[in-house]
Amino acid sequence: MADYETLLVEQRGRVTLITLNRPQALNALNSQVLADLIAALEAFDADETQGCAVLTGNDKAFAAGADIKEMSDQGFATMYGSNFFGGYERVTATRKPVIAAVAGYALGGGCELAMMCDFILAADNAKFGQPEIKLAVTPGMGGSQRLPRAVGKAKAMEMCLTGRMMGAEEAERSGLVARIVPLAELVEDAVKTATTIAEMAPLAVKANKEMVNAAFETTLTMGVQFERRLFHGIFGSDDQSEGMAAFVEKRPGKWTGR
Ligand code: CO8
Repeated sequence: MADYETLLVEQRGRVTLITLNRPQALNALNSQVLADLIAALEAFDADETQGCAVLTGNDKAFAAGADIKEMSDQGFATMYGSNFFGGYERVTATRKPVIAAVAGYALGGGCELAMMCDFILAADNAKFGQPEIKLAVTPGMGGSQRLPRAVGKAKAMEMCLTGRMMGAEEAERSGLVARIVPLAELVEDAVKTATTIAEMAPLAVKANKEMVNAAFETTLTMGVQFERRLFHGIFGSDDQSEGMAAFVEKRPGKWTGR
């Protein structure tokens, strides 16, 4: 498996565990992290032995934001001209699910990266926030759009305008995270959850991910129609026949990914 300067990547069965590894900077996201992360996710997506990924940091920080030191001297021409950090949208193009396992700080770009994943599992010490306003800037990796969709306008607006952090309990109550897990169990729980997903029929996993994500991009009528078309389409797969036969015959299904 490839080595990355800023990530640790290991495979645990059908699960790819990607760990952000710049602890000296609280995993601040710089251009190297972006390049490494995209390469790792592309390799994961292309690897047929892998069904689900977990993206995590360390106990103190998932990621404390984009790297302020890398950005501090930039001007409009270089930021706009290079579409600075525009590549992060590639994370959302990953077709297999990616779970964010967040402990400690998920701030600014860190919170935005977690929200680009398919769902977030939070350790009890997780803290989410969009503190860019304190630096006299704004979110730049989707936070102003994904946070309101996750927690509603009132909380998102308050967080963006004041920079205050939200703890794990508030984040769960508000719909930002799927579940809270004790810190010591976070990664194991996330890998176990990812394993459950990775053992499902691969085409059904991709289709479920695609249709839930479509809910944030379209009207209800178009979204329901999109769902029905994919639902009908999946009846063309071998795994659908196998899955339903296995249920009727009271045995586990065996998937081929076809
Ligand atoms: N960038 C660079 N370095 C960082 C960052 C960061 N975001 N966060 C922490 N570090 C570094 C610190 O500078 C420090 O380094 P050093 O030891 O060399 O001084 C080290 O990590 C440890 O940090 P602290 O000493 O500050 O640790 P504390 O425990 O005292 O505080 C905090 C932890 C509260 C998380 C604090 O570090 C902090 O406030 N960090 C900045 C949080 C922040 O403002 N994040 C938003 C950044 S802007 C952003 O993410 C925009 C995203 C969109 C970009 C897309 C552009 C298109």
